[in-house]
Amino acid sequence: MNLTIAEVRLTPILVADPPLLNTQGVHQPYTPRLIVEVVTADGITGVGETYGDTKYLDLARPFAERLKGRRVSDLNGLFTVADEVAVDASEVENAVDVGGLRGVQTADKLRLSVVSGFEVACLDALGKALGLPVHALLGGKVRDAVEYSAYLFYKWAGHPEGVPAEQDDWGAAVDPAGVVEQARRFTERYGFTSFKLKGGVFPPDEEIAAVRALAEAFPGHPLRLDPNGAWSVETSLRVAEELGDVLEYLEDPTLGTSAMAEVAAKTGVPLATNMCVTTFAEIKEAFTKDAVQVVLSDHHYWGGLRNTQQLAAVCRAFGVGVSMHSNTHLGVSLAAMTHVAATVPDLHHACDSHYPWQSEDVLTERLAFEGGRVAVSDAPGLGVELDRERLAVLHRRWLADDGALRDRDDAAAMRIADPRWVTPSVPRW
Ligand code: GKR
Ligand code: MG
Repeated sequence: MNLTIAEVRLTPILVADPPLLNTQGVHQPYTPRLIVEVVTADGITGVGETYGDTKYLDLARPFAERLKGRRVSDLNGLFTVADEVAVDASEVENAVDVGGLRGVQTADKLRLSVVSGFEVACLDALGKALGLPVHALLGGKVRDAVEYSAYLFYKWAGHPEGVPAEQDDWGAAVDPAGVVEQARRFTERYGFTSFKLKGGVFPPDEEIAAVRALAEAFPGHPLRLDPNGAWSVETSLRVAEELGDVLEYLEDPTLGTSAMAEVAAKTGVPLATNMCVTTFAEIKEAFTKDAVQVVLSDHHYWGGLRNTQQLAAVCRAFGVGVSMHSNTHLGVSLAAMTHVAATVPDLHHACDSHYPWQSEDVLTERLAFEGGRVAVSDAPGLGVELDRERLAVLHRRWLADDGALRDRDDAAAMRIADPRWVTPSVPRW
């Protein structure tokens, strides 16, 4: 068996995305993703997926060059390669995370997001070579299916008139009735039983009303609200007070570890985050200040599936819960999330996934949610197969773009509907 990497393919694509609203603006009609393929000397291909904005591509290209000749089993070596890849850290170190809502982006985080795409591709290839599923390479699954939550968004019926876009059949959701209707569709289509509402879009009272409406429509079901840090400490505490009886947790109500700690100290509602704990370096302060009770890992920016397992172990040591964050993604990433989530012992919250919002995929067969769960595949590797024709179509769309959509920018998308829109300063309320 020859596990040497003989070829690496990078395919940037643009994927259709509905007009989902968040505190920074609205999703653009197409979102960039990067599909990574590694091919071994024996001709086995492994696939991975990660963020596809230009800044990731600029790191992924030299990374891909350095991978040739290494082995798909050399997963630790991927971090060495990442260190070698030159990056102008000063340029990105303090960059504002426009549209990504994944906390402040550092050069390290960008690098780790790139590593994750290659790590998943290597694990897929290694699993195929050994005849083992990725979860087995990670130590084995402790559950046969992984639970996901319905990720509800305030949403327009369509992208602004005149903007080229794909149509979706979800309708609009801009008030409590619309949010409940969207949640019903999620349960009918996928069987989800827990719900997360992306907030920070409307004044807090309107979002409180939406969560109350959900609680009435789905009594006893786990509910979460995530305004991506749009609120002050005072507003966060007021929302926690008003929704305390129905919330499973409040996600990133306010920005920064100190502000989160202030909220956490004065409410019994658990706080979750994918914004204030996004790297190993941020853990110590957050955990010692008891700022967060649940960390939402995103295997992309945590540096892959094995780093996610390490994060879960640290969380376990501190009695902090762990679950999974998501951003717009396709089936390769959902498969990767499902494999790693299957290996995490204390996974007590349904994971997030944007996947139902993506009508397009690069797989021959989409992954299915049944009863809100994705079955953990026991097939070799990730258990997914690339649809090369679809991949080529989505890549052609990326090639045809003049650059406007190659970097996600939710504020720019909002300015098409509202030319005076500026990214709101925080706290917004
Ligand atoms: O897709 O608009 C979105 C989300 O707001 C996403 O960008 C966030 O990263 O889902 C994420 C979150 O939980 O904060
Ligand atoms: Mg979040």
